[in-house]
Parts: sequence; structure tokens; C-alpha cells
Amino acid sequence: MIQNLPNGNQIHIEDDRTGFDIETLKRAFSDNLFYIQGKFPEIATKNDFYMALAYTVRDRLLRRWLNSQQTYLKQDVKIVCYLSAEFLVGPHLGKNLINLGIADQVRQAVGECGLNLDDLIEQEEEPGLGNGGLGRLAACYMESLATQDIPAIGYGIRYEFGIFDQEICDGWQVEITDKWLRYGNPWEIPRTEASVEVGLGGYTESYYDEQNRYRVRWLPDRTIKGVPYDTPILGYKTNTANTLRLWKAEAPESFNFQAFNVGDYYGAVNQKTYSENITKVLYPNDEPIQGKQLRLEQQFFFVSCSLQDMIRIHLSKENSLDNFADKFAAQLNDTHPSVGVAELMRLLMDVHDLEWEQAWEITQKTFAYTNHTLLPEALEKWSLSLFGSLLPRHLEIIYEINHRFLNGIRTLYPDNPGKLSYFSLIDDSGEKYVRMAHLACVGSHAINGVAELHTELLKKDVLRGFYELWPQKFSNKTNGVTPRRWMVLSNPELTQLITSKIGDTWIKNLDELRSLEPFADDPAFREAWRQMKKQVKGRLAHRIQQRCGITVDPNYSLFDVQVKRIHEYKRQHLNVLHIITLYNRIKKNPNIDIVPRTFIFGGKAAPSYFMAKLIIKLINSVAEVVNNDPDVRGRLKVVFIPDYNVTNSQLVYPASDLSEQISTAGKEASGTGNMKFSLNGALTIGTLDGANVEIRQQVGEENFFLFGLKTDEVYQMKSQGYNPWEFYSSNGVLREVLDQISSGYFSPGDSNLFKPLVDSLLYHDEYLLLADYQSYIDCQDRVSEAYRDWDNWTRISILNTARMGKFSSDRAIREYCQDIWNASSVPVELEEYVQAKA
Ligand code: C3B
Repeated sequence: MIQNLPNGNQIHIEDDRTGFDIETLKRAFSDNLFYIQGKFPEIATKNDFYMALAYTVRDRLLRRWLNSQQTYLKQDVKIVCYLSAEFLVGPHLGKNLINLGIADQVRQAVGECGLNLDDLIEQEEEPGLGNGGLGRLAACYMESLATQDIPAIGYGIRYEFGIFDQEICDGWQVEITDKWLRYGNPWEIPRTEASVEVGLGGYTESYYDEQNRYRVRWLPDRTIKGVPYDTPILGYKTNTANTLRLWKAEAPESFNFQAFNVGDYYGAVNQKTYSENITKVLYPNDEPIQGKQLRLEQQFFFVSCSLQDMIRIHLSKENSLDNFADKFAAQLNDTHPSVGVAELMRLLMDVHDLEWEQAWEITQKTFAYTNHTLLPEALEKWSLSLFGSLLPRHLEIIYEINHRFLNGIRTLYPDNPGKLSYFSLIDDSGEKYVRMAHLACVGSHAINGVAELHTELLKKDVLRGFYELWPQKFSNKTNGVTPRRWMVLSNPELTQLITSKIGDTWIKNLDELRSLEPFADDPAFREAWRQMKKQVKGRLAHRIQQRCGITVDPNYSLFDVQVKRIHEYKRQHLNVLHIITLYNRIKKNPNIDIVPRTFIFGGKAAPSYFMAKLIIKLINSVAEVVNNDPDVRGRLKVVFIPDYNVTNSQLVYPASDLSEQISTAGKEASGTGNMKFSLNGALTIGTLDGANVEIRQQVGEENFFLFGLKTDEVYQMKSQGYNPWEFYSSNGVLREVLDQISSGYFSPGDSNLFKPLVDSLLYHDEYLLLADYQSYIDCQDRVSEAYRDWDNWTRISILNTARMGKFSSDRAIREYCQDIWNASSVPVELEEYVQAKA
């Protein structure tokens, strides 16, 4: 901080809330412990120390945040609004230290206070406000937006309970409520003054306004208050800090007076509980939940709050909404916020008096839609009766959008009722539904998939008609991940090794990793890389020992890792078939020369997804047998890491040798874990699915273990009437594995336990495990052979990291900014707040 002296000179003063000096940090830390936590060191808990440090860091964020917001207010900027029902941001403390560039100072400062920084970082409860890939992508994108100085707001839901904590009991998943707010959240600031009201239910009526224009108004029968909670999202080594604004539902101010007056105390409390329910809990499915009213209420609630907020911000700077779309870009993260199309129309017409045509132009120019899935069952739809009873005005608007849209279709395809029912926003083939993807497509000026293959399949299949109609709306935006969290924070050893050779500018410009390539041929560098990998694997081995009581060998064993949500299409059970195959080889020939492997799994199953939960049980049951069989002599180990989340994943990616990306071709939209592994030097075994295709292109075919059917072969096999039984009966090794599972070999005393799983493979096998089995096993044998040549494996590992620059979320965000959002950088200058007047 600079202070002016009376004589006009200036002196440098370290401010306790902004300074980076060690002494200043120590003073601020003690101060916060005393004045915020109300503790002195002797009685402070670890959490008190964590909180004191978090506030110390938050103060330093606030300065940048307020400067950023001030800059956006003063300047003519376009703001990117990322609308997402999920933001899986991960713990803040460590990340903010990296982005502020003060990790070393703070480590020293707390060290001098007798504390260990890593212990304090570990205290943080991560905000699990997402299920998996989609929510985590939103978090990476917020970080990259800030890093590239793009004004942005992330709009979402402040769930009181995030994704459940997973415990494993007797091999089964048990779900525990995630009480992440229990000890307070130092990173958020409630902004009660910016609360908004959201209606639900009721009816609509038409009227004529003073100018005798026909108007409609919505008279909801319930009102919910939305209170924003803001969390600053700081960019890496820049002054920009953007806002993650999450909405909490509360009862409106006025809710209880009347009820209290008539003595209906319970009725009043009931209404309060009802309101607060809306943001109570995250739905723990990574596919949509059909027909749950509360879920639709959540979606509408946060979208309406956010759009009202955007309009308020706009009108605080401008006197008309005419140029709204020039000042805001709203990205729909999947269809979850797509009811926003109807809500923005309503706000513009019913509340702000615009005519349909202008409102529609603004709406289409504002919104863009990202699709994240190809699973047909995952396309969101809401029954007309539910939708209409909750959002009667929005249903009218959707009918009108549909009417106008289908008029256009009728002109384009005369006498073609098939086209009308194909395109309609209303599915009326049976019970009637609102099709949210159609609403999103029609209401947006841009539509994108999240990997090249995925976008092609959208155009060819899922959204084919829309592509034929509006080819110019479609583009691909391959996902990316932030190297700050997934390399610098998670893997300091790797970061240091890379930086020792090529400097540290790669952290903001990931393409520079390419300059690492020549070092792949440098024996000394390879040795250093190997040592680094060993050290990082040792850290995970230690954690596995602590958490699971299983001893694994970080030095000679190949760490073969599959971490992601448990899903049949992701085929964790194919991985298990391979483990059993290796186990059987050992049982037949205990002295067989086999490459030691540690199979590591992690991931949550949706609580109502029976098959996924059975897969978890199978993994743990196989682990029990394999880990304890003396014939195996520790050469194979199977580990299921409980409660896979952002925090745990940061230990896992760096320690992996082999990344399992083995979904059925055409099912995984992109994947982003695949990128985190490869950036950390793991080699990939994978199908030609999602972003695997592009990863393979980048790292080189010879450095990627490819197996399995291609997308068109999958389609072909299915259309020819796939019969898994043929693979079962013609492959003795596979048959033995499946028979073993059915016979109860891994479930002593309950031979029927895994019958549903085996039956599903033998009689349906929707995801073609049996068809891909042999190809997978052969490929895994090539992996083992490759791993025997450590030196060459290391070379390939280095090349993997060096060639992954494309998968930075910075690149993805640049593409969105250019092609979809028309948004640009707005650098933020730090202003001095303390200015003594001369
Ligand atoms: C996921 C997809 O399953 C992944 O392939 C993809 O990488 C990510 O989104 C991010 O694009 N996804 C998800 O996590 N939840 C959904 N409801 C749909 C897709």
C-alpha cells in the first residue's frame, strides 16, 4: 500500500489486510484468530487456524475482487454469465494461494507460527456442489475466465447439502449427508440487499395496459426469496477476480406476519421450510431425474434469480434493455437452465414491456447452449401437467415459441407432419412433455458439443434436424481443464521439474509444454521424471495405507487407475474382468512372470442406481480375494478409494501410470479426467470415444493404447442384433471369468449376489463389454509389455505431458469468447485504498 506524506513524498506501508510480507501475514493470521475466531492459540482448534488463515487470504482476494467489480461498473464491458446447476469448485485455500502467488510466503508464515500449511489446507471441507464432469468443467471455466481477465459471473445454486459423502461398508456404498457448511464457509459473502423474488404456481391473466396494448401477467400463488452468496474466483497471477453467485432459497420477508396474526404458527413455519427446501440438496444423479417437481423448482429458481440479477445490473448502467444482448452472454450448461429461455421472454415482455419480436431477438442473441451428453435417456423433459402447474406463464410462452417455430418448419417442409412432431418443443407421442433440449436449441444463437466426436454425433444423430435447419449455429468446443489446479496445485513435484527446464510461463500458456519434448530423449531428465513419479506415487500409497489399510508398492507396481462416476457406460466392470483374467493366470501358474499392478478405483454411484452400486460391491469383493490370496504374492492389488471427490482426486491423477478411459464408443461426450491424467504424465488405455480421440491425435498414436469397437462399429453391431452370448460361448477365458463371478467365487456364501450383473452382460450387454473384452485384454498385455521397458515408458510419459497443451481450459475459453460470447479481456488495475490526504 502506498501512502502519501504531507510533503508529497510517498511511503510504502504494508497493510495487514493486503500485504504479502511474512511478518504482515503472521500478524494478519493472529489477528484473525483473535478477532474473527475469538480464540487464542492455546485453545484454538485446527479448524480455527484454518479459518484464521482463510480470512487472511480472503482479505487479499477482496482487494482484487472489489477492484474488478469496480472496473466492470465503470467500463463498458460485456459480461459472460455461466448458468449452471452445478459448480464443483473444490477447496479454495490452496488454490487461492497459488493464484495469488503467495504459497511460499504463507507456508513460511504459518511455519513460523508452529503450524503446517498442508494440515491447514486439509481442514477445508470442499464444496461438493456438483456430481462430476459437468460441474467440474464449470469450475475450470470460471478459473480460466478470471485468468484471462474476462468479466464473468457464474450463476448457480447454493445447495445446503452437496453431493453425498461416500463410505464403504462391507464393500457397499453408503451415502452420508454432506454437511459442508457445518463449520462455516469463509469464502462466501451473503448479499442480502441483492435478493430477488421468484414466483411459482398460480395462473395468468390478460389485460390491456394504459396504451391499450394486450398484456399478460402471471399471478403466482407462492413466492420464494433468492439470496445471493458470492464467492470470489481469482485468476492466476492477475488482478481479476470474478464472482460465483450462488442462490439460496428463503421464505419472503412478509411470509409469516399474517399467519402469526391468525395464530397459525405451524403453517407459517411450514411455509418457511417449504421455501428453504428448494436449495436444500443437490440431486446426486449425473443423468437427469425424470419428473421430480423439486428439481424443476430448483432449475427455475436459480435461473429466474440470475436473469433478474443480470437485468438489474444492466439497468443500473443503461436506461434500456435494447442492448442487453451486447452486454451479457448467457451460457446454458446443459439443459438444466434452459427454462431461462422462457423466463427471459417473460421478464422482457411482462415485466419490462417489450414486444415479442424484440424480446425474442434479445433472447436468442443472449443465450447459447452446450450439450454434454449423447445418452438418449439423458435428454431432459418435463411432463406438461407438472410444468404447467408450476410455471403456467412459461408454458404459454413455450407454446407461442413453438407455434412460431413450427410455422417456419411448415413452410420449409410442407405437408410433412413427421417433421412437425420431430421438431416440436412438445413431445406428444404419448404423455405430453416439454423437450428442454429443443427449447435450448430454438432459444439460442449457438449450440456446441464438448469434443469433436461428440459434436459430430450431435449433428448426425441427437440434434440432426436442428443441424440441418441451422448448420451455422453448431460448433465444437472441446473441453479443457485448468493447469493451475490440476498440475500446479496437485502436482508440485511435476511443476517444479517442468519449470526447471522451460521456465514457468507454460502455466498460463499451456502450449509451451511442447518445449519439453526434446527432454524426453535426455536420460538425466528421464531419471528425474521417474524419481518425481515415484515420490508422487509414494504419497498416494501412504494415503491408501491410511484410508484403506492396504499396502501398495509405489516403486515397481504399475498404478492402473479408473476414477469417475460409476456408470455402466463407463464400464468399470470391464476393468474388473481384466483383473480377474490376470488373477486366473496367476492361479494357473503362480510363478508366471507378470508386471505388478495396483488397480485403483474411485467414484460415486447415484444412490438409486442399483447396477452401479453392485459394480462397487464387485470391485471390493474382487479386491478382498485378490489382495489376500497368497499365490498372488502382492503382485496384484485392488483398491477402492472411498469418497472420491476433488480433494482426493488431486492426489490420484499425479500418481497414475495408466489412465483407464474405456467407455463404449459414442457414449462419453468428452471426459475431462482423461485430460488430467495425461497432463500428469499417465499413459492412456482407451476407446475412440469423447476427447480420447483428440488426446490420441495430440500425443501420437504410438503413445496411446487404443482398443475396442469404433462408434460406427458399435452402431452396426447393435443394428445387426448383437448377441453377447456368442462372445461368451466362443471365448473360454472370458467364460471362465464370468462363470467365476456367477458361481460366487468372489461372494462366498451368496452365489446369487452378482447374478444381476452377469445376467445383464449375458442377455443384454447394452454397452458391449463382451464384444470389447478380448481387444481390451490384448491391449492391456501390450501395456504390461511396454511398462517392462521403464525407460521408454518414461519417455512416452514425458511426451504425453508435453503434447497436452491443447486441453487447457484457457484454450477452450478463448474459443467460446471468440466464436460464441463475443467477449474480450478487461485488465484490472489495483487501486490503492488507503490514501492519506495531504
Ligand atoms: C459430463 C459428460 O458425461 C462428460 O463426458 C463430459 O466431459 C462432462 O460432462 C463435461 O462436458 N456430464 C455430466 O457430468 N453430467 C451430465 N448431466 C451430463 C454430462
